[in-house]
Amino acid sequence: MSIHLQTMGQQSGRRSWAEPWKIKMVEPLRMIDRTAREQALAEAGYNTFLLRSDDVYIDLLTDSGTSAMSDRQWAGMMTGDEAYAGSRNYYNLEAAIRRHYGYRHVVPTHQGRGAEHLISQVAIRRGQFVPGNMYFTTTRLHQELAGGIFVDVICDEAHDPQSTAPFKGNVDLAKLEALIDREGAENIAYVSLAGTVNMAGGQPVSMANVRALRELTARHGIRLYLDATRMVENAFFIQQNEDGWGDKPIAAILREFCEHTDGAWMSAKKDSLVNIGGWLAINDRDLFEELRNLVVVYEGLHTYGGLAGRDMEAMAIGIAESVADEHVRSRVEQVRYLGELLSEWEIPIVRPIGGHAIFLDARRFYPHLSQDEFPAQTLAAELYLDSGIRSMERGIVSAGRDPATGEHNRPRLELTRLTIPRRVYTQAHMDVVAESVLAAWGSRASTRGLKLLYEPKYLRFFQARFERL
Ligand code: P71
Repeated sequence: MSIHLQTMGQQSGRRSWAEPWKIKMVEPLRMIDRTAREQALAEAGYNTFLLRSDDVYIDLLTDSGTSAMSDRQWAGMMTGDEAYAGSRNYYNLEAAIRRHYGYRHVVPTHQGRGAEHLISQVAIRRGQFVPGNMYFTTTRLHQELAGGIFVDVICDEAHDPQSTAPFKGNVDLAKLEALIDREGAENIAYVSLAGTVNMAGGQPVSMANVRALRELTARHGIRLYLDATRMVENAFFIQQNEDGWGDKPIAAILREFCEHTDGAWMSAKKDSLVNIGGWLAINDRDLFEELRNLVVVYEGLHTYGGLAGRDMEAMAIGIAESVADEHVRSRVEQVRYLGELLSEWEIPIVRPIGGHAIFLDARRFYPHLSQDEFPAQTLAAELYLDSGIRSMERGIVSAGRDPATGEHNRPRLELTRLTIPRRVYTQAHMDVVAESVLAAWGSRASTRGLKLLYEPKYLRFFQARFERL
């Protein structure tokens, strides 16, 4: 018998895996026709953030708050204790964070940027430097609003979409040491470490790197804080690709990684499988007292931080589900499936394939467009026009302007992100997405760029408007 059609596993010479869940409830998708998409996109100023989700077919704008909750999480929602103070769900959340992340003191916040705001206000003195492994938009903004000066100390490979180094999220210790020598340890607020690194393409940090970073920062008396938003996915890459970790469960790797840091902030809308929520957790008692005081000014009492009791319960259960090996494997392997298809077709994407998204290299799609013609924004528009798939610009628009000069920041990476929500889409959806990217690739030579018409003051990518050149 000759075999022509092959399963996904057979194509890569192994047995197939499948998602470790089955579907109990479905939400119908809607697809509008090309003419309606053209109109919707023009009305949205060619910015995918300004589209109505009813006009979107497959929504890969973000993996933030877009995951499907489990039956156990929904059941937990019904046990919400909506007391103003001391809700039992807060204590369940605190226990889950202590158990899986290991930090002693917990402050809930409504989402990640609420936590970023608090830690930045408390831990940064005006004029201090905040070195980090590449910027994230909201993280850097809160650091700057607190008077900090962000300094990128990520390894050089991170800025090269074609480098296949396995841990492109690593901090370049020499860059950090040079900054400390030049500015003095007392002028460094803390080191801001993210695992995995979103803007670099979802690239992980190795255990060896966090250990070395711990040693270096401790020697200079500098604090090390972790953006733990996608740290579970980071732990998966350590398990798969770092020597000595292959037989350790993800939960153990996560705990050990966090042990090398002094505290963390979290957007639980990603790894933790909830639609809303975040937290700050820290070992230092005095700092905790300050944070716990500030949270009541901006978010809500320190036992709810802007969340309902039911949200905290869903988060506590989601944290436990998120560290299960079979869950993380199927999540990251789904992303890889899409990435391998595109790579096979020689479509330029950031390699290695990251944990939460495929990042298309818009510079290589549109070599005829200058960065001022917004290649990544253009590609996001083209994908939507082709198929109703929504993606997100991660290039010059996202990078914003230099606060000192007012000029565009010009990142080397000009990327369009196809972000995969957790437990939401199937392999068939991934096939449809891949074919749409192929169509945009096919028509790349005749694609025209965009002109910026309007940009707001903060985080301009959310609300900027463009027109076709
Ligand atoms: C993502 C988001 C959501 C987002 C934020 C800003 C612009 C576009 C989309 C949010 C993160 C994140 C990391 C590493 C902190 C936050 C803020 N990411 N750190 O990727 O990825 O958390 O959204 O809960 O406030 O689409 P928050």
